[in-house]
Amino acid sequence: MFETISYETRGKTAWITLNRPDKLNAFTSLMHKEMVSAIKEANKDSSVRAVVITGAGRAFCSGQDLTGSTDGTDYGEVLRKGYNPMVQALVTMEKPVIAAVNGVAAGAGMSLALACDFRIASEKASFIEAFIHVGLVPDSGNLYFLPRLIGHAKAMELAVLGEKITAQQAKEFGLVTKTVSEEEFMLEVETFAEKLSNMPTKAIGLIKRYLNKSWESNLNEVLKYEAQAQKIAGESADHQEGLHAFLEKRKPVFTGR
Ligand code: T3D
Repeated sequence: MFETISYETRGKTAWITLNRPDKLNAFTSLMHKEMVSAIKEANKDSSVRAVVITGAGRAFCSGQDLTGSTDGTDYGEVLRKGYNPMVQALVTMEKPVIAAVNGVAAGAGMSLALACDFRIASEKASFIEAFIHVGLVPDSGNLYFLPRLIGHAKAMELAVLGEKITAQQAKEFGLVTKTVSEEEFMLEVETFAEKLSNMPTKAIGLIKRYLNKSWESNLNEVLKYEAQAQKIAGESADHQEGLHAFLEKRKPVFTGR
């Protein structure tokens, strides 16, 4: 179905794997299109309640493919037509998305990881704001997500100096949810995805929607959003299930409805 990525569902989780390992999974325009299709597919499939994005081979993603000809390319158009729709599809998907960072995440590959809701990093993973080394600026939401995740000063340091940071450093900076040994990495990702996929998906989607909006909102607006979100969550089957399970002293079985 896809040339540059693979897409499969296992249980309630959709797995999207960037699949150009000989180029460390560098992005091409076809990969942008396929990513958007895969994300939309995961979004519309109601049996999917968590999404994992990872890379084939030893890398997560090395950013834009630098081996294609760049003569006369309008990079603004590449962003508007390729990267931006991918980031917007990820952020507006009301399901949790995990970046399973198996190896290096460089340039727009790092941006992709930042745009996900959780990052689990293998001890072998690393992160590089590689843009500066080719005279470019961070893109694909990088300048939005990075300072929000680690603060302005650290974001400036990483973006301008472009130094590689290890998975352990990324954990210390608050960039990743957890780091895991190479041997335990896939099992940990599967376990985490399964945990998320058994949670109240509607409530997770609402948390994601309104946390994103909170950055551009004042307190009164956030109070209004919380009331809107709570009305929707309060009418969900999962809320009823949570209440009944509490009263019956048993574990809830959430269905995502
Ligand atoms: O449209 C636009 O261009 C605007 C948008 C820009 C967004 C961006 O992402 S700009 C930033 C682009 N990415 C980079 O600058 C990163 C380039 N790659 C690297 O710096 C290094 O490869 C890594 C630090 C990621 C990994 O280093 P290492 O030593 O582990 O691997 P390597 O030997 O450098 O790479 C292995 C192979 O992958 C190699 O090919 P070969 O020699 O075995 O045939 C290398 O050329 C290839 N590769 C790595 N990155 C890319 C790539 N091929 C194409 N594009 C890449 N980005």
